[in-house]
Amino acid sequence: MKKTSTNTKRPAFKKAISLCLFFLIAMTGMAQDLQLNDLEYFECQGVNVLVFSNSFNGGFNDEKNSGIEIIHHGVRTIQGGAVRLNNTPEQWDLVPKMTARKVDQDNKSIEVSLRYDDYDFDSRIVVSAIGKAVEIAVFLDKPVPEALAGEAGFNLEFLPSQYWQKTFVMDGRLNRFPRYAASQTITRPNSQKPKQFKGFKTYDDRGTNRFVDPLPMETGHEIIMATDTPERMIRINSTDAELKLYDGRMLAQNGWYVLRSVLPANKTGKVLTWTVEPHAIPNWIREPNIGFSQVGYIPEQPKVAVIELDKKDEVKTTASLWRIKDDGQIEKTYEGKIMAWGPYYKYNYVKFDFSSVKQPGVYYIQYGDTKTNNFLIDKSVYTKITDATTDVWIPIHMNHMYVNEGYRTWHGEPFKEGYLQAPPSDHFDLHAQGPTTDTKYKPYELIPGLNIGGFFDAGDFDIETGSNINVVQNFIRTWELFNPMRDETFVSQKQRYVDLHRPDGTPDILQFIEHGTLNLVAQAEQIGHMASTLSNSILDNYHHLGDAASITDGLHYDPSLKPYEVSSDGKRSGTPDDMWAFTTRDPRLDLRAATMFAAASRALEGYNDDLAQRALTQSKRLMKEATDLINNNKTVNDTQAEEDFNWLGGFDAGNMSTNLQLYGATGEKSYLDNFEKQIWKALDKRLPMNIQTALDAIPYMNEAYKQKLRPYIEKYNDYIKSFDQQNPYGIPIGLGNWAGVNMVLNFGITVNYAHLYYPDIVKKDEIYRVANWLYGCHPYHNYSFVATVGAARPKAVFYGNNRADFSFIPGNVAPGLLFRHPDHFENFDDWPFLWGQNEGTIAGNTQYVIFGSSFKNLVNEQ
Ligand SMILES: [Ca+2]
Ligand SMILES: [Ca+2]
Ligand SMILES: [Ca+2]
Repeated sequence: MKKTSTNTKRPAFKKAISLCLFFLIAMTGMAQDLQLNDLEYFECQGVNVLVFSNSFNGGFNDEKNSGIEIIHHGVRTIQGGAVRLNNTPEQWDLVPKMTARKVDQDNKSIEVSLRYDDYDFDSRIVVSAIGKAVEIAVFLDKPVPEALAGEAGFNLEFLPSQYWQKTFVMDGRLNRFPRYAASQTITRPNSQKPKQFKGFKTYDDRGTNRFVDPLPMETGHEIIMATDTPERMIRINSTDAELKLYDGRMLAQNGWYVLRSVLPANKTGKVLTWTVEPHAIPNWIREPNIGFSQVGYIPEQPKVAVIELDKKDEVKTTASLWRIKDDGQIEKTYEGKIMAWGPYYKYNYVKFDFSSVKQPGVYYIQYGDTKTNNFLIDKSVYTKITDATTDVWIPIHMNHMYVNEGYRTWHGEPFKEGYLQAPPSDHFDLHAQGPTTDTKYKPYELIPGLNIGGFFDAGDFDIETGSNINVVQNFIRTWELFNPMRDETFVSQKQRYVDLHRPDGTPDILQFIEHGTLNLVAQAEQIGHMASTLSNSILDNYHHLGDAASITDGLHYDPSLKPYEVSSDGKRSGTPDDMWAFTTRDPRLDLRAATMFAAASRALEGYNDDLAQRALTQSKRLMKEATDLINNNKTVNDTQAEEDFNWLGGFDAGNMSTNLQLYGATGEKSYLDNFEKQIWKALDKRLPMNIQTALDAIPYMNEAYKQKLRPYIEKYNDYIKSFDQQNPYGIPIGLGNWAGVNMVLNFGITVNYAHLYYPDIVKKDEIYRVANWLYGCHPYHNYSFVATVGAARPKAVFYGNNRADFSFIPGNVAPGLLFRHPDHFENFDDWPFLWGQNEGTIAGNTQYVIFGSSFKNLVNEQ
């Protein structure tokens, strides 16, 4: 704290100075004190303290996005403030349910009531603004339940990547946050472990019957963190409780640093008080974020940077474009007016249009003192945008294959022991099974033939059937419309071997279609219908990071052996790690599979005729059976519920797509009639969701159909333009718990197709909306969301299966900006572990292949 000296020699001056100082202190004091704003969080310039604006939602349990959160100079560095039952909670440790939230504007305080049903344990937290700090107090009406005494505490979690290597002081003792977890642990009997989510277990105790519990790195009553970094500095003290600092990464790579105080046993009333004072840099203004395309621009396209500004930042009148010449000299090429767009959530937005600059070259944008990195204007900038995805990301995600790249093995052949019939059960990745399994197999019986083909879902290693259906369809659409002959991948189904950057004479995309179809046909043939997923049976191998081939032991599970015991012939083990097939029948999923099989039979004809025939057989059978099942099980209520579900559920109503694809595969007119019966009603009811299906039909339809579709395309063009009013970026921005890249890509693909077939209605300028967003023109930062070749500054970390290395798999597409209520968009690029903003999925990344292929195709059209 800086002390103010006063001048004792000249009283008149002293009085004047004192008066000035008084006003200064009063003014800065006002500016610095935390206020409770209309959005119901505590705010001063540089500091936002949120109290359960985002509650634990139960879906994937502790997503590290909830509780008391602090956004510190624009970065959400602190979250998880709540009564918790563990020193360093993992994702599947119990989270409290928020049962009430009261905001008291008069007393500048927010109170939340929390409950653990599993332990009949209620608590209340009251957060009050006091000057520059908040007081956090925990109240109990009944003492901590006996089973939780010494375990329940108040926790607050700190983002490791923003605190590591920074200094901290605990009760005057100096220390530094470690870059990597290497503190100390003890083990304790499992009987002392608080329950985990739905009784699952996050750990394999190797038969010891003990769990690992981290020890604190420091304890005391006052901690000041990041004394060396004003943006992150925070002081926390408690006079009535001991503060303990832990490293959550000791148990799980996605853990945070945790500060906690154990709640006292046998006490009620106000049982614990912390004072938390995040440092606010005086007069701090967030640096402008200049959004632009990191891949660059072609000369003739519109070029508009969107600049995100602190609401307190004064708007400049102009921005400029500078060119880096071939001799390394720079010159100002263009200076243009800044145009206001206005406020959107937390920030203010302006635009800088430099479309008039068409000369190829290397450029950067300057706005005030902020300069961007350089980017290209050139007709070739988009030519490589899908290469990393098709050549690297997709083959790495081929399941049941050994995948090699140069000197590196990405993974060995996974799941050699195959898949067991899942019993009726609950599941940690949201795949409930039951009440019936709908198969001839007994629970835990091996279902033969499923360990073939298919693609890993995302950052995990399961085969999500719905996603894999999308994958095959995405590849087929790309293949049929753009016919990419690119061959950079060696695929041998016989050797179960994939080698990157080794052409083998077959277009890769055909090999990807084949690989996806092999698994899906096997499901239909072996099970009789589609499994919802082929996934992990135990939680402690679901969160696996590393070589996919080491998730299971490759040996058939034999319950007559002891855990970890291997049979004398080396083929069976007593470790229950085999994957499961979740088989409860869903006729809607079967219908989607039927659609995909019809298309696959067409695409594979002439390349793998046997597989093409098997796919067609399954398509016809599944369509008939699934349609009958849906019709036979209908009650009046079901019909309405199903209609609602179809309109809202992300795929088209009825079976019109299936009919369309079957018509494409067989040429039988009855399928076409069925399609036409449904499409117009679907378009009238929900245009944005069904317009893509209508566009997909154009190659099969006559001119009259295309004319009839025209007014719908005109309406859709209005829909495209409506986004210019909704946000400064002109695209649909998702506000859900998973950032909206699928929705954005869908939008981009549909805009591209609408322009392709109706260029007089949907103008070419519209196709750049989604590319701009993906490649850097978006809130929070301006990095490309695609880990791709071609971008000057792609994102550096993603939630892939190598996330523990703070790395990425080339070609991955991040979901993008995660919205945190009430007004914060976020995409961490130094912390990969939040899947809602950083996890690429197989369905999303193959959607990107269609988007990129159609986009390149349109950009290059004359
Ligand atoms: Ca999954
Ligand atoms: Ca190939
Ligand atoms: Ca096994």
